[in-house]
Amino acid sequence: MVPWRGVIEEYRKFLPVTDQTPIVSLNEGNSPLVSAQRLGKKICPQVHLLLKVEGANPTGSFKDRGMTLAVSKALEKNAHALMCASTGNTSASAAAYGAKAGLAVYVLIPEGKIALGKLAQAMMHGATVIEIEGNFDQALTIVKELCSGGEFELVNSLNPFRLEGQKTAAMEVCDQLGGPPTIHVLPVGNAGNISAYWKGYKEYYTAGQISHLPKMVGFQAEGAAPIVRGHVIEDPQTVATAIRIGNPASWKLALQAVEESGGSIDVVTDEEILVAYTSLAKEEGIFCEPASAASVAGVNKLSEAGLLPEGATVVCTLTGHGLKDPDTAVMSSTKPRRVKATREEVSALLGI
Ligand code: AN7
Repeated sequence: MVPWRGVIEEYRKFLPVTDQTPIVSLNEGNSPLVSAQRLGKKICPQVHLLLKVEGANPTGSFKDRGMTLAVSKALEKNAHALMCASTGNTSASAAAYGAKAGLAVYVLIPEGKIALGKLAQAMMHGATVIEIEGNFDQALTIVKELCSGGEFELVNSLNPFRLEGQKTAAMEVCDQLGGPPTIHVLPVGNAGNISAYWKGYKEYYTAGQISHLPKMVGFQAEGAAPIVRGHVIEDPQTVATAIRIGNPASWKLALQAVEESGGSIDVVTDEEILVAYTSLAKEEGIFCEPASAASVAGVNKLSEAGLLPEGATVVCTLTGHGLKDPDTAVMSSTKPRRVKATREEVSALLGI
């Protein structure tokens, strides 16, 4: 068996690379597609629920699929420095791929609202990390201005190569499943990923690899739901810091994906997100970050509303690893019990 070579090599014919493109890869992709039998039985017994575990990527999120291509293309045109605004995962991925490529990386993050693991990653990979006294949307505005000079290569999803790389996840789902799902559900923040998946499914369809297209369904956090509300949210708030975004860059593309596919976009509350987050960990053995669980919280909501057709195949993308956000994990779980280091004390505690 040929070992996995990363998404550019595996899906090369669908991507804008040539023999001259220097490929910067950490062998991203090939993430598990796991059947969620226990949780599925509980929240949506009428369908087959599967989880695309993107936390299994090299830096722990789906961003690596787009970053491999964006950084390869940056190197191809002799860029010296990368820059992005980020709620955390983009900065972690940019920092890692930038390190691999030998490029300088500058990341702007919203003060106090990025999960600890993601901050640690950007710092460890040697990026210059700038905390701004503001939110993600403000950071992105500054980054766009700074990158317009051409000195820095923008690696946010406004960079078209990001979405090109990320579309490989849709193709992978089809390859793993032996066809497309009926419905594909994703959390929506800056709205790039849902747009990328739709592009991937459409291109696989056009290439004759699949015979029909899934419905694309997105979920935003209730306090950060500009697309659902139909207007920019000035001060977005949610426990799912990854999707704490009030003015998504790919707003129009996401709406297009939903409309063209006959899907939908709706909100889930922070409470619903945390219930799904905990259930995934306790019932499926999958530790994802809160934003990722918005997809499963959404499936629960669709099921309760009777909107999941009998016998459908539903894939949820779990976008990032739970270890990214240890604070929320510890806050959401039972604390360890502390006893003296004797057998008696442990036995007493256990009631045995
Ligand atoms: C775990 O890292 O925007 O709708 O700056 O980290 O494509 O933005 C992260 C987004 C979902 C939303 N789940 O995806 C960033 C950033 C996780 C994420 C999303 C993000 P998009």
